[in-house]
Formats: sequence, C-alpha cells, structure tokens
Amino acid sequence: MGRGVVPVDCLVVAILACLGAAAAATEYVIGGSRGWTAPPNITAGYYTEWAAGKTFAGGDTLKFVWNGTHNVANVTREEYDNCTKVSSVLEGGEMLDFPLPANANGLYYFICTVDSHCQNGQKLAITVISPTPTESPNSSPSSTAIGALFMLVLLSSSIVPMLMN
Ligand SMILES: *[C@@H]1O[C@H](CO)[C@@H](O)[C@H](O)[C@H]1NC(C)=O
Ligand SMILES: *[C@@H]1O[C@H](CO)[C@@H](O)[C@H](O)[C@H]1NC(C)=O
Ligand SMILES: *[C@@H]1O[C@H](CO)[C@@H](O)[C@H](O)[C@H]1NC(C)=O
Ligand SMILES: *[C@@H]1O[C@H](CO)[C@@H](O)[C@H](O)[C@H]1NC(C)=O
Ligand SMILES: [Cu+2]
Repeated sequence: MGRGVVPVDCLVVAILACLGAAAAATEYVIGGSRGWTAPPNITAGYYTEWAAGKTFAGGDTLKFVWNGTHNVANVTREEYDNCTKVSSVLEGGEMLDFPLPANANGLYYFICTVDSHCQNGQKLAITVISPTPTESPNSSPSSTAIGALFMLVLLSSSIVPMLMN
C-alpha cells in the first residue's frame, strides 16, 4: 500500500509546485467588462457565475472598477448573507485594487453597501487557494491537491490524443 501512495504524493507535490509557478500574480477585473455594478447592468447571481471556474490564489489582485456610486466592503460570511451595511468600506473613486495576501487561503466575501445593490446581486464570494500552503494535518490541502491531480489527468487525457493525431 505504501509503495502505491508515495509516488502519487510526489506527483502531487510536483503539480502543486508547477501550479504555484504558473499562477504568479493574476489580476482579475471583477465582473469582466461589466465591472463592479448592480442591476439593471447585471442580473442577480452575476458575480457567482463570473467567479465560477476561476482559480483565485494568494498574491492575485482583485480589481474592482465601476461607473457611478458603488463601494467595496470586505465582509464576513454572515454579513455577505445578510447584506449588512458595514461601516468599514473601501472607497476607491470608481476603482479599487484588493491585493490578496500571498498566504491567503479560504473564503473572501465582498459586497457593495450602497442602497440595495447587495440584495440585488452586487456581492462576490471567492475561494482563495494559496500557492504555498503551510503544512497541516488538516485534510483540505490534500483534497485540493487531489482536485488538481484530477484536473491534470482530465486535461492530459484530452490533450494527449490530440497530440497523437
Ligand atoms: C464606464 O462608462 C464608460 C463610458 O460609457 C464605458 O466605456 C465603460 O465601459 C464603463 N465601465 C464600466 C466598468 O461599466
Ligand atoms: C450601466 O453601464 C453603463 C456603461 O457600462 C453606464 O454608463 C451606466 O451608468 C450603467 N447604469 C447603471 C444604472 O449603473
Ligand atoms: C478582509 O477580510 C479578511 C477575512 O475576514 C481579513 O482577514 C482581512 O484582514 C480583510 N482585509 C482587509 C483589507 O480588510
Ligand atoms: C444576520 O441576520 C440574522 C437574521 O436576521 C441575524 O440574526 C444576525 O444577527 C445577522 N447578522 C449580522 C452579522 O448582521
Ligand atoms: Cu453598488
């Protein structure tokens, strides 16, 4: 059993090192060309759909850009769910960069506290994965690694036949 497990662990470490090197500081313009806005310019759930399938890593920058009156508040899960009008907002004059700390890990929540923008869908929840996770007996880093491994296997099983044609 041990013999089977060790090579897989080595592979996982190599893949993570690869991902870490490849993922050097991406800048994400939140919401793409729509920017950071509220209905009628977006539909409810727009930012959830926008974030789906994107990988956010420590060191990346979240770039919020908007027209008109909006703000950015970095909030807790509960405040995100409740659209709580927190007093601590990041003001940016239609632009705000939020650099994710290099060791950022876990969930980050952002809302706009202007009027009922948050209730109408101007809210963003993202999962951040640090490219250099600290060693931990906790199972979440290894399930992340296994997820990455599955992705790689899926990718290579679709790329290799293409290359062989
Ligand atoms: C802001 O308005 C300008 C001019 O209409 C437009 O070109 C730009 O795309 C808008 N930006 C956002 C983030 O909506
Ligand atoms: C919708 O977006 C356009 C351009 O992107 C902008 O000019 C307009 O002010 C926005 N409308 C609202 C209600 O935010
Ligand atoms: C943003 O929220 C996270 C999670 O609650 C917190 O660790 C971090 O210090 C906050 N950053 C800023 C700039 O408010
Ligand atoms: C969120 O709403 C629930 C139910 O209305 C309330 O019990 C809770 O205190 C609220 N939390 C925050 C952080 O506003
Ligand atoms: Cu707003």
